[in-house]
Amino acid sequence: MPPTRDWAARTRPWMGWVGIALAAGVAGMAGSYLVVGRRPEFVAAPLDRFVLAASPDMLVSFAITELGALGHQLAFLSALVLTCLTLGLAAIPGVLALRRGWPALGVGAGAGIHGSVVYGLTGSLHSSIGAAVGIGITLIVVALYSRSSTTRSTRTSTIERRQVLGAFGASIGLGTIGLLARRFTGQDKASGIDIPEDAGPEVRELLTLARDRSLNVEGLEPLVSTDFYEVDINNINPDVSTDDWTLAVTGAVETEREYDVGDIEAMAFENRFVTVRCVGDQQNGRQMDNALWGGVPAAALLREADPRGDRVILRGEDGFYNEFPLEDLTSGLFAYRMNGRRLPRGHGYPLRALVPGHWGEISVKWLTEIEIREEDTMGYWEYRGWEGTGEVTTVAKIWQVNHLDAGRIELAGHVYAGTRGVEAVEVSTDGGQSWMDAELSEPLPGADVWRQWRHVYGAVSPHEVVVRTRDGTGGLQTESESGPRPDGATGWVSMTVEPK
Ligand SMILES: Nc1nc2c(c(=O)[nH]1)N[C@H]1C(S)=C(S)[C@@H](COP(=O)(O)O)O[C@H]1N2
Ligand SMILES: [Mo]
Repeated sequence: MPPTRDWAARTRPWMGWVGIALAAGVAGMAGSYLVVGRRPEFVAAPLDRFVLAASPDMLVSFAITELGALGHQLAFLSALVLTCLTLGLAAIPGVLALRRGWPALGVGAGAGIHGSVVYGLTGSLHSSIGAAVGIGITLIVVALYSRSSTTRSTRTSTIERRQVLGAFGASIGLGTIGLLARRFTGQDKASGIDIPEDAGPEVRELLTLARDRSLNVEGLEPLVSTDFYEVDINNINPDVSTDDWTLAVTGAVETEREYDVGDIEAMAFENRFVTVRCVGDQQNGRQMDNALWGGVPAAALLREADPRGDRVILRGEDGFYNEFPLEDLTSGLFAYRMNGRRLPRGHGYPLRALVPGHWGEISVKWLTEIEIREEDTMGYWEYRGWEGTGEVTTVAKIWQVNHLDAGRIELAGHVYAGTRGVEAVEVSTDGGQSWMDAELSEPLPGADVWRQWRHVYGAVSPHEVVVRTRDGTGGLQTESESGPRPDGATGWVSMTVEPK
């Protein structure tokens, strides 16, 4: 027999069955997604955690902080591929049974094994039923198409093209339905200055103040962020059920304590504006935002435990943790409200820390444990080459350049110096030779809140603009430029502006 024919007779059908197994894997994943969405119960979630845990620290650091959203997408994509392969393997017994011409057994085995594997990975019945139904539908399509095969005897060695296409059609169809269905049942958000209907008088008053004090600059984000950035180690955020959640205070304390949601809500409550900036933020980047947070002053909660050490570790549901001086936390807030709404899942529901004047990384989200310590140690990012537990650097951003009438140019942005506060923003429109004071927004109440600046001037030719800040202690923003790694970006933001 000529070799080419041999290939056609053996290899092609073999590839067809492998294709069906892979399509079944995709269908199982799609079924799980359709039922549970992008939650920890989704079958790709445990494999995503595996990818994160198995990746070298430096790669994780690079992906999250340099690539940002893209890094997350790449990591998530590899988790999805891994999931399809795993479920594709799990589909093999069912596919083999189909190949032998036993459709009922094939569909049953496929669904049963997928269901069990997904249950084993996620512990979620819903997710495993979704996966079982997904593969079930796919294998039924394959079986139906083979029924019309002419000769029984050839069934084990031939496969019809439409069986493979049918399997892919079914899995792609399920995936599409899942994506569309989930698109509209998405995430809760609490960004924005829109005052919720049921907001109490204080929230109403403070959000109105933030609106009134925001500079009237076309295209510039107001003093309460309309789209609060999100940075964390997760592709799939924890989805904490408040019934199961507790916050433990442990370690070097007089009395270890455990709080549930009811306990937290019964404690002292405070509304506070707090600005958060990521240590990975570029000097003119967008990982800096402000919101009105509501929650328990950290001092009130810590007092109950009576700490005997001067260091603290905060731990989150996602395994993230950070260690820093307890002193920094005492002026902090444990927040469960954001802009008059429930704290959104992406920002740490049910409870997150906010540590004034410090990089966002110690403001641990999905908080589950406060461990008081007598000795220092390292946190999640310190093991990955960052030193982001300290105080924020000072920055004035150029976030908006507007061309007004009569050749006038309007520059504007946000300025933040942590708890040092902002005394002045200075603008140069000649590359740093001469400086003028910019207009500043009226400060909002709070010890750790950004402000906005604005400067309008006339120009006829391209020129370089530079901004710098004098903080509340009189200190001038560091001129020498450095990137974010390891302890935050420095330098004066500048850009070339061309008049229209
Ligand atoms: N549990 C947990 N908390 C976390 C993180 C995380 O990955 N897991 N990321 C930290 C980092 S690096 C930053 S900058 C802030 C960002 O808060 P945001 O996502 O609400 O903007 O959350 C911090 N808290
Ligand atoms: Mo961060």
